[in-house]
Amino acid sequence: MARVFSGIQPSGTLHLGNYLGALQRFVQRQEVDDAYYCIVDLHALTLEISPDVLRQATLDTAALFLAAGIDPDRCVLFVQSHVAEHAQLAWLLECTASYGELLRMTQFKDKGQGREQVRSSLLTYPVLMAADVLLYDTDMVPVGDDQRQHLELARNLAERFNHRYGETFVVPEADIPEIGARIMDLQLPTKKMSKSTSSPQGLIALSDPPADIERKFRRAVTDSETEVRYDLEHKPGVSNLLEILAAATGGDPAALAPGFSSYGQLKQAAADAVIELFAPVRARYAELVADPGVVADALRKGAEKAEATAAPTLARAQRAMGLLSA
Ligand code: AQP
Repeated sequence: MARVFSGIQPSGTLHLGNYLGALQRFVQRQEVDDAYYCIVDLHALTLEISPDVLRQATLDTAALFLAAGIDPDRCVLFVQSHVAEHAQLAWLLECTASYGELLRMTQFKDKGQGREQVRSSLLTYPVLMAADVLLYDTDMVPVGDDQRQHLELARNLAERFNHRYGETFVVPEADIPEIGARIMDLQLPTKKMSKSTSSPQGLIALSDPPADIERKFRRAVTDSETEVRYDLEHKPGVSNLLEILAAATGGDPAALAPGFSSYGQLKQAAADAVIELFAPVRARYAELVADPGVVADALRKGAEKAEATAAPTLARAQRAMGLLSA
């Protein structure tokens, strides 16, 4: 049984990319693996977010995890800031990472671009992410394609630490799906769908009503040709629709293409597939919102279990670096 860890930031509404690239597989892996899933609220503080919005988004994200099928009896579900070891290990790893390697992170460049004030935590949060993963002796990290570089950093930091201070951390592997790892914005198909940067019409939220989903797909940007073909370079909009359909139904995007004679037909098929995929999630989410005690209870128990695993790992790292125990 592999130890699995992954997280999602409560930095906005969970969307189709988060679902197909990550959450869907979290649910699959909890059945066969020893899985830890975390709502990484400390990461959401790296960009401006009001306290009220963060509080609500954390609860909504937890409810959506449960609604999507995350079962707190089959895995450990918790909020990052409830387990203090994450921030503590992050400091030790910051003393292992270099400024230069953090500057090379493309997410830092993308998210910092054009902002007058960039929080220093935007530069260092990939180290916090490394701490999140390493605390749980993680073998496998299911993530979308945009997290590939951060995962590589976590691996480098684990190896460097082990080399400097002796065997302390398990070196984790990224588990990136072949299909659905990079869902693009429906209005800007060369940009990834993203909680914090997508246009409202380009993002399909997990909680969107079916009529909104249908409208957004109908207005999705394609191109001036008419041929339905999977060609990421020349037809990013059409290829994105094929990828969404494939990830939602378990098919292959290139093999699906010849089945469509118009863009309209493809848009309708993608909308129908997503509406069907999200229908049970929406229904369960509405029940959970009406009964917030279920979410709070799951998070409290999850934090206790997570802490029991995280504390010995942190102690091991502290000892290895020469810190005295209290
Ligand atoms: N467009 C995407 N397609 C496939 N997978 C995606 N993920 C994110 N966007 C897509 C995956 O979802 C997980 C959660 O990521 P996160 O919340 O930690 O932050 P992120 O990767 O930066 O996701 P967002 O939605 O773009 O959030 P913001 O805008 O706040 O940064 C990860 O596994 C990610 O790969």
